Amino acid sequence: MKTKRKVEIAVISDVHLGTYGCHAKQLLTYLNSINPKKLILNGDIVDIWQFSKRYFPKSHLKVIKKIMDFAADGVEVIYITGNHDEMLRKFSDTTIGNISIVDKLVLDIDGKKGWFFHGDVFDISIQNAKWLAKLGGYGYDLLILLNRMTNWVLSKMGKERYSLSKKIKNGVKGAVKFISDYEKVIAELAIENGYDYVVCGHIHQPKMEIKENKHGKTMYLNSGDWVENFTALEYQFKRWKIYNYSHDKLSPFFADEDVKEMEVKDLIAAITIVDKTQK
Ligand SMILES: [Mn+2]
Repeated sequence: MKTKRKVEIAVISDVHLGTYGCHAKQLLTYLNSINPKKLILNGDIVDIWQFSKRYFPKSHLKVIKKIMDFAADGVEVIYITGNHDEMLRKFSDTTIGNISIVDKLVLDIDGKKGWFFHGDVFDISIQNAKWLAKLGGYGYDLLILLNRMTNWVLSKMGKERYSLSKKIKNGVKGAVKFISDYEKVIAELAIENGYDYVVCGHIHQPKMEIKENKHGKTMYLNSGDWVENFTALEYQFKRWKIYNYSHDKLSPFFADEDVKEMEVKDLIAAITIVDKTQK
């Protein structure tokens, strides 16, 4: 049996299974290297928009199987819906065994409040979304509906669906401003609502940053994606970290500045990961 790294919470998003951009093999290697208590799938995991292409290789199926195996082994799997998998929103608040499907999630994490959502509800208009989101759960559901309607109208007009992440990826004019507005609005909402952590995805920009304004502060976290960045968020030893597959696969993750706080068995796990070969 291979030693796996223990993680209290692992968060991945924007995997886009079913598309050519998805790096399922790398993700599988990553998932095989961890032993999470909770696995949060923060949206756009299966890209249902693109299903017509009938592209679904074995490695993509293996990712799904791995997630099911996690659930069978007692890992709490929470699937938060995104825009590319919005069809699953029909099943929101459904729980099957250890897997639950939700639109958003609030967690108590060692006495701190964490707010999790994919983030596409801020697409239609970041500024308008801000006051709507203030309406709490109701506003959030309204935003999901508005986005769906916008995309429905666009498709009826023969236009492409609105995709903020695509705009950013293609470097459309103002992309940098999109990113900073997105991060700023989400952090402001989190501060206003008293969340210590706000965890999202959607824009494929991994980030961990303390955001502060006159009302308080929050930690903004974005899990990035498995299309370009190959990143995840991990909570362990009472802190968050961005796992970056490209850098961290070759070195014992956590084993640098964290060594002092680690238990011997965790340390061994961190070191043995170097020799781990893909299943
Ligand atoms: Mn998305």
